[in-house]
Amino acid sequence: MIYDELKQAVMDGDQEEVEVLCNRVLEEKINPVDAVQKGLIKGIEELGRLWTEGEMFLPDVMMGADALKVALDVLGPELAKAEAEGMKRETKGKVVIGTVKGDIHDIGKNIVSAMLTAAGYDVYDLGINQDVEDFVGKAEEVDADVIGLSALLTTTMPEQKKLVEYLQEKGLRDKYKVIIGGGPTTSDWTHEIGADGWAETAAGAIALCEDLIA
Ligand code: B12
Repeated sequence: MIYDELKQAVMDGDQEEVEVLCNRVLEEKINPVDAVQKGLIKGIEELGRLWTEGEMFLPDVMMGADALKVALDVLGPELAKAEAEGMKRETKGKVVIGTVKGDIHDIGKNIVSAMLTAAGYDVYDLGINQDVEDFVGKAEEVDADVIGLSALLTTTMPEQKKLVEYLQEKGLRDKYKVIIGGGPTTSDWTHEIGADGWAETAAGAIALCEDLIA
């Protein structure tokens, strides 16, 4: 099964194999969203589990993450098309997204960015390790509708709260919808910090934007 092969290739950190398999996904017209969700993400999650249990080391996880990036490079354009099918292509709104300060995890954020772009949003992806001022500065510059913050560490989640507070201080809170995500975040945390929405998956992030902008 190609999904298992994709999972294994990520776990092996085998970039060449990942590239070969992703090209096969394209040739055989396998749904790229399934390839990501049923194969590639499973691989990085399993690596994370083994790492937590002390059976793998951080470099193994880093190699898996690099392999997953190769996969997203190959599948990116098709991922965009797949998500866009059945969806209208006009611009639905502007989203400024990034990973919060102190945090360098970006795999999930990149998937969310790619799928939002595909779904018809103008996405301004700031990258990793971004200050709240950078998010708000960009949002002001491009007149964004939504600000999306990804945090994968319990120690960086407070940056999401900081952004909501920063908007309040500047009198800009009502101007933007703030959405948050990333491994340790929850719906409860979203309410606690006064953000507008949370999603556990990239597909959920799209649904969230549709709801909030509508
Ligand atoms: C890959 C990985 C890494 C890679 C990151 C590579 C990269 N470029 O991203 C590397 C090896 C570099 C790394 C480093 C570290 N990591 Co790390 N990492 C992981 C791992 C294994 C997987 C994360 C991942 O990519 N998941 C797959 C993606 C697709 O899922 P996701 O990010 O959650 O995103 C989905 C949703 O959350 C949502 N989403 C994401 N963002 C957003 C944003 C919005 C707006 C919305 C709506 C939705 C949304 O949609 C996404 C798609 O479905 C996790 C364990 C795990 N199972 O999660 C640990 C984990 C997150 N890491 C951890 C730690 C501790 C670290 C380090 C501090 C380790 C160290 N001692 O150096 C450093 C952090 C350095 C730093 N300052 O950031 C811990 C965090 C513990 C905690 N709760 O605080 C975890 C949980 C591992 C563990 N069990 O201990 N890591």
